Amino acid sequence: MLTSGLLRAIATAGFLLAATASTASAHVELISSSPAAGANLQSAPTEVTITFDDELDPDASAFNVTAAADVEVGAGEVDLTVADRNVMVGAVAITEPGVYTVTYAVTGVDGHAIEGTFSFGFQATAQIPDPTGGEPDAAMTPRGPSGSELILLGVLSLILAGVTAVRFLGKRR
Ligand SMILES: [Cu+2]
Repeated sequence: MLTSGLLRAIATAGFLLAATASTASAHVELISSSPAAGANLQSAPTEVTITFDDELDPDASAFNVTAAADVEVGAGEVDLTVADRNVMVGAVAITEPGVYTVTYAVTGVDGHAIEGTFSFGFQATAQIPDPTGGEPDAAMTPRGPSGSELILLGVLSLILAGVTAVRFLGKRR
């Protein structure tokens, strides 16, 4: 027979999952960068800095910078000298005019990962692509619970319903 402690644990897990799903839009978010997304610089930058709105997991956050044809010109990671750990920094070696793309993948302290790209130019003549992913005005719209979260929630609900029914029938016997 399932104990009421287990029942309570299942109910709590279901509640927490539902709460998590409804606050899912609070992921860490890119708020600014240097060079800024879309900027076309006259002098070549030597460093790329990306600032997020919350603390990053240094072991699960990084970026790289590529020129056209995917040639890497630099990479960066969380700047551990910044107390809030919300900044990533890395050196870049840029000499050729062109469009450069920063590709980042980060995990916030809430354990959620986001990734995205933004581009800047150094005396670029080609069009600079729009940012994707974590940019404030781009894809960071609040999302509903994911498919796997819904399935887990459904399974928990079924277990809870089953346990409740068993206990109810048990009492009647
Ligand atoms: Cu999150």
